[in-house]
Amino acid sequence: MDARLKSFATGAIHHGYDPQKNEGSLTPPIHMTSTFVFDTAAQGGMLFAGEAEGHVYSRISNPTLDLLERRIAFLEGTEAGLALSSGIGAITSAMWTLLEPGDEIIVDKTLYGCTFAYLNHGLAKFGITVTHVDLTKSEDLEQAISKKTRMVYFETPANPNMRLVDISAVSEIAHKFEAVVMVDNTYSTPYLTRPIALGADLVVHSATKYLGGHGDVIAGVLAGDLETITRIRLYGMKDMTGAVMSPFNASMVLRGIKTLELRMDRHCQSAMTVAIMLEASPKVKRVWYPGLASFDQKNLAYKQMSDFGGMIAFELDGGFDAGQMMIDNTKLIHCAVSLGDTETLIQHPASMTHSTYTPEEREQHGISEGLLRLSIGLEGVDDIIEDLEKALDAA
Ligand code: 3LM
Repeated sequence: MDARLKSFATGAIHHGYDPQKNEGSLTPPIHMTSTFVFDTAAQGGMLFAGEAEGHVYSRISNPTLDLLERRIAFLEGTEAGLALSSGIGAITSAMWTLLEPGDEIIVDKTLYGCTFAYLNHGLAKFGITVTHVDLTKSEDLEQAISKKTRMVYFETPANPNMRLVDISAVSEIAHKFEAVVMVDNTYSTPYLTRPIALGADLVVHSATKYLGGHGDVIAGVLAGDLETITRIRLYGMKDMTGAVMSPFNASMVLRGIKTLELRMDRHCQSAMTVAIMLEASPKVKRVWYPGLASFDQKNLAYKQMSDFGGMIAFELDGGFDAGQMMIDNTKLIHCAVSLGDTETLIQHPASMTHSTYTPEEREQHGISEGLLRLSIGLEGVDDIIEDLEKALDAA
């Protein structure tokens, strides 16, 4: 590795880019092109046959995406990365590639709403068995897994209830059955958790969130070994979904990643302060934040996270009615889905991000009707706290 790139922040800013090879441009150029011109017909033929290296068409590869892909691979500690149109584009492209009819995928109980919908309303229709297992319990996975299991998939922390899954424990069990372990690292980011170093095979992000970081782009990325990433690029992405990222969006995500470390430090620090404040409020029934002493899985949080992130889940004593009043009384904090932005956002998972589950499914999957979700932004923490205190008073 280049000596300059020892630290996370340095790699996030410099990895894979040489201004001198780009007209001295400090910022990487945006290759806003759909197609690439061949020198000769013979060279075009060789590119199509995979006998020469180069770009052909931006549904397969593009130099701006290529830089983002190498940077993601660096940050996640993998051989290769892949940039896609959205987090869901990334998840679906990977699963269409790695699963066949007759296979089973074991997934955690709690998943982001549209991931749950894709699995249960999508993949399940095509002869793939989707089995939800409580992956916080190794013994449950050991009982459920079999030779039919091709993939084990989970989020940690899980959206929206902050459950953590032990990446190394799950990977060890899954690998005995040669199942691929795919982790959604959106909440944690590679700055706080590196799933590959803990034994996972494939990582996915909604880059819409912390990687982009400014609420202005929809994007997804994958990181894994070169062989798997190439298969997903040439099948799941190119042929099955066409879920390609625009070069402009790649440039936005590259810019976001440059400040990921700085932003995450602030998100974590402010979230910890807010979690403590919420826990102390007489209006609040329970708070879920991995940095709190009261967090059930705090030992696991210390084991696999270097800090505890910017997301908080909580419930008010007065349940959802009080929650709705609280949301409607915030002034600085916006009521919106998505997360990882500069702005603090609050939302109600049961009626918003997780409305793809039926009420019965939410109950089975540990998503309570009164749960509220906060994505702590980068405003002054005193302002965030003042806004929450006033809104709690009104609830
Ligand atoms: C949300 N989440 O508000 P995109 N994985 C995780 C996610 O949280 C998300 C995705 C994948 C939210 C989006 S809800 C209508 C808004 C853990 C997205 C999917 O395709 O880039 O949105 O990523 O929780």
